[in-house]
Amino acid sequence: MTALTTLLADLAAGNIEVVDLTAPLSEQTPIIQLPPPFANTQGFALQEISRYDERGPAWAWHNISAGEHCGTHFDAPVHWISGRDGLDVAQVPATQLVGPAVVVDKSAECADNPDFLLEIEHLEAWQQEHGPLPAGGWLLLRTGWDARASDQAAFLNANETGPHTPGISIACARWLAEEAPIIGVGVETVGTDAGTAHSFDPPFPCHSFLLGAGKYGLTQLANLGKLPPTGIVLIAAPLPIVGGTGSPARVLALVQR
Ligand code: 23J
Ligand code: MN
Repeated sequence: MTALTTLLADLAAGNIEVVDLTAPLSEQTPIIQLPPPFANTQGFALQEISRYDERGPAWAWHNISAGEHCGTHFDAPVHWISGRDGLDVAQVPATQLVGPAVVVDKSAECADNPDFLLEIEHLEAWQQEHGPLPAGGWLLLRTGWDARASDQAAFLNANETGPHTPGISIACARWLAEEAPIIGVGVETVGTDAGTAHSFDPPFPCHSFLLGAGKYGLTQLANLGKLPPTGIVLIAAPLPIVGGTGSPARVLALVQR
């Protein structure tokens, strides 16, 4: 048997499970809200073309409209000024869209502190227990935030001081970009940066350092709680939007059961 026939047999037998990490895409899908004077993204919307009616008697179809950075989505390097000479989403090599992933679970910490920031020390402790971060793969940060994804207000968790959602510290973002062997970071929140990251130096360090290093982001992931810490094959499938800075993506995980 080849590796692929073994894989197919294990999928059919349920020895390997496919976990869908993608949030459903609808007009209710939460979107990021930047403060004035910044422009904001459109949400996702469907527009009916026909529905088995005089406009198309045997068929139903829609036009879709959406921002690139809407729902579960992929951030390409050109999304940020630090990565402006880097790849757009259509240029990301397909081989990089299938790779290993690990889950760092900070959901307990985030339940107590919505402004929780992942630090280098947390990753050093995680690596002591689970081994090195995956070369050419993804660090997925579990925060428990996916439980809020059906409610835009709870998901953005904003008050008079702005949004309060967990993320990654400045030092840790720099380390992940410059030292770690990963190709990207995936999160459950509306963006890879913390809610308070607008006031960090640099602002939005996860975007700034990772995309500046030619690495990628994945946001609004669901079902990270169904994954083991290691031993995950991640498939991230953004649309190849030519010149696009990102794209809604289907993100799947293969795990051994
Ligand atoms: C634009 C400006 C700031 C942020 C973002 C977009 C995102 O989170 C995104 O979706 O890339 S923080
Ligand atoms: Mn984005």
